[in-house]
Amino acid sequence: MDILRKLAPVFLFASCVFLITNNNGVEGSHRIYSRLQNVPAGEVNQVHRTAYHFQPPKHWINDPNGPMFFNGFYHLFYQYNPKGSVWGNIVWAHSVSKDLINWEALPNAIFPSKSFDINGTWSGSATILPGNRPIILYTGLDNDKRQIQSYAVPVNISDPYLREWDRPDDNPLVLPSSDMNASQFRDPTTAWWHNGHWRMLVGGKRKKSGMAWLYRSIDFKHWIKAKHPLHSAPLTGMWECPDFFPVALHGKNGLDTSRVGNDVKHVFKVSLDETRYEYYTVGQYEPETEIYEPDKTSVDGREGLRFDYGNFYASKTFFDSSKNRRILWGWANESDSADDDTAKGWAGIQAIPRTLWLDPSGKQVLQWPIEELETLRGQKVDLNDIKNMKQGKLVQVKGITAAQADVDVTFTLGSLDKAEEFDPNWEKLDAESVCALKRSNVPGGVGPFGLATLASQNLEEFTPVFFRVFKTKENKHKVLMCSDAKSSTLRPFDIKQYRPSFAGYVDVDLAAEKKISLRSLIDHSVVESFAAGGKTCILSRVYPTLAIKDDAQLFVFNNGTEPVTVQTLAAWSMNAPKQMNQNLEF
Ligand code: DQQ
Repeated sequence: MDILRKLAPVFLFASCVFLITNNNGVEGSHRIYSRLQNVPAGEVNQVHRTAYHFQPPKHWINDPNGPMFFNGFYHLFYQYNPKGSVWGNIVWAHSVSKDLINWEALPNAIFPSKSFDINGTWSGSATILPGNRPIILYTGLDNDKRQIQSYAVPVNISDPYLREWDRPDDNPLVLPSSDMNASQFRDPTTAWWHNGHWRMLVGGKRKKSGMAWLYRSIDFKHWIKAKHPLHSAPLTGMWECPDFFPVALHGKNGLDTSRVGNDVKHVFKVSLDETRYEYYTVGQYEPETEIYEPDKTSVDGREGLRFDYGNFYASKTFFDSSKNRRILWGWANESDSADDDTAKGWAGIQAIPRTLWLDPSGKQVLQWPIEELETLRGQKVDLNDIKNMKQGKLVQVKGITAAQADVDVTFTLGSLDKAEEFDPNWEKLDAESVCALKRSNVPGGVGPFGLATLASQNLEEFTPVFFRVFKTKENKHKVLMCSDAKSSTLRPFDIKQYRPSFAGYVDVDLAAEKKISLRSLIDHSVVESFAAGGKTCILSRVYPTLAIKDDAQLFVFNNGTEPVTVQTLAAWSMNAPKQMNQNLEF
């Protein structure tokens, strides 16, 4: 039955309301709600809590901070409000893990208490100094609320958990210079070493340009600003949480942050405060001249590449020396309102950590959930070789816990002849706007086909993750990937809940490959999806009312006239980790 088409009028109405009432995603940011900052969680509402994503038991979290692997433990620090579930009272909470899956909470590592951070302990990064000595650089807000960069070191280096951190009195290390805006100078990166000097970046803004200020030091204590920033771009606004790291030209192995040479490229990422999305470029870094030049295939700013085309911000990578890989952490904020968050007693999750490496094309990175996640896979269902799914066909994936699942599907396509024309006017739109026009209920030629996740049995609610193939006037194919939150909930459409039709293009040659894969990690209020082996990733936060717990369903669908075949589909129920910060009492 063509349920998708039947529901078209409902969704059309809903999308019109959405277009009129919503903005570009600024709702996804952390705002200051002083009236709610200290409202402690009463009863924590569990309906939409995630089972296997990183979360503390209650209250607000945002940016991942200072991730590192040190002496057998992974450390994750994160921005945390110990007193409530909106942004405020921020400290560096601290958790450790042996496997990136089970987490033990430790006392808060950094919290406002010194003159140089009395008004805030904001984001930063860890560096492992020679002699295996970890050090953290972070942004403190001083008595004048200036953003200044300070350091913290473990009190007892032989404590395997590195429980206590000291912020010595010779802080701060770096002050904003007189020509800088002191309220836009933050989030120091992991430092890298070359030719007798450490280097690190601090995010900032000058006039309307985003800046990655570059600092150099011989001893990690005395830092001098370089003559020119490592990178900047006009009209991009404040650059938060910059990240800068090398990637190998060939293979999946990660590299130490100080690695340079002819066999590497560099990736430069910023979190744009103005859009609350992240953008990266791939380019060449010349350490002698301190010049970073993005490749011609990479552009700065809003038109640029994104690690994730959904709800993913303030991300940070680290080099995991135990498995020679680079791992990316990112924060996924809620899409509901501050009042919802106060009522449910918690807000924010960390995305599943992702291994990240350079695509063989050299033009973009690839990302894939860390292999350890697979240890949580339980009951498995295979649905292979579902041939020639016609338009309107919907197949249910039964036998797994669809609200808490990992699903990996590969679609094969016959011909692309029926691909719809890509309207040249859409060149001016971003992918999200095209997806908002061409949602899963809009029949197509080649696609839309994909997964209907977190679906109620009769599809009153569902979050479709799908592909649609277009033909351009140059006779090329463009593959759009969407993760559409508009139909995700029956909650009334009000302006306080952000329900975007998140989307990105997937750089694949479907005419040659004739197949495309999709993996979705589904976890109650999050759907985190990876297309074509990690070329395009989208994380959506959604709040179903019917498709919850055991009532949630999973379907695979095609709504295009060209039949598609499900070559393989493997779906697993996911177990919760044994330990997820339950011991957090600090
Ligand atoms: N969050 C931190 C800042 C950073 C922002 C404050 C990014 O350091 O710029 O909680 O989400």
